[in-house]
Amino acid sequence: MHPLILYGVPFSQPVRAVMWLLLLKKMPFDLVLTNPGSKGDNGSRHPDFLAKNPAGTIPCLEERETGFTLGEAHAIMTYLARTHGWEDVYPSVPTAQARIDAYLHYHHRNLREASVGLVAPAIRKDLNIPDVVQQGARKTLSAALTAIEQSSLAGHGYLCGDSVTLADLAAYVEIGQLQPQFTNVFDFSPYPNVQRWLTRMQQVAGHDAVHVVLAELGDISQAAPDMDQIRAANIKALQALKLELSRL
Ligand SMILES: N[C@@H](CCC(=O)N[C@@H](CS)C(=O)NCC(=O)O)C(=O)O
Repeated sequence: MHPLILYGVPFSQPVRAVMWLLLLKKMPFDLVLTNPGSKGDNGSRHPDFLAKNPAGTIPCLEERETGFTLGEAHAIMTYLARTHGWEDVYPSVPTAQARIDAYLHYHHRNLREASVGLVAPAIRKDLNIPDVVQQGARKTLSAALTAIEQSSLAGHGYLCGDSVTLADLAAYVEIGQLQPQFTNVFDFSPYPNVQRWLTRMQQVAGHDAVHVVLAELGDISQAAPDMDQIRAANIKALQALKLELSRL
């Protein structure tokens, strides 16, 4: 069997979610480095890439055997789980699956705001994300964290019950990146259930390998990393990924 191709970079949260799933399920893949937003060769806005994913975003999956390509992290994850029968992370029982789908839809305009409000402005000063946008994103994120603190995580260990599902992987790549050991741009003290869930998620196989890029960059709360630091972090992340894939 030929390994799947995944287009992206380790620094992208949705790419990390797909990589984490593949490592957790011990499914080999080749990561083809693709620069988000770039029109150059190996860029996500290059015509060759747009032919694979017209949205022009990473991640994008490609099956070597069939030529099938697919964008959108959550579509990729549910497709892989369905086609490989990964019932543990995406049960086929309609009600259980629907709960996970509901989170995956909710995610985009809620938990995903972590990137817009907290991480992107600290790393990409060049984007000049306006204060009003950042404040709006912070507010949305806080409301979403309060909701999961008081509902899903109040009675269960994970977002959709008592074991890890696709919902947890998708949520953690956004929320987890804010922790003190990574970017350190958010205070989790008002959210004890979320904090316990974050600790549990760190035990899930593949966590460390996909988070090397953030561990390397470290605390960005005071100063933005420069291009050399980002490049070095990506190189370390790729080495760690290669090692992990060689052990599958
Ligand atoms: N909803 C998409 C979001 C993907 C996304 O925003 N990817 C970013 C990198 S984290 C990207 O490719 N940005 C480049 C662009 O928009 O041109 C998914 O979950 O896959």
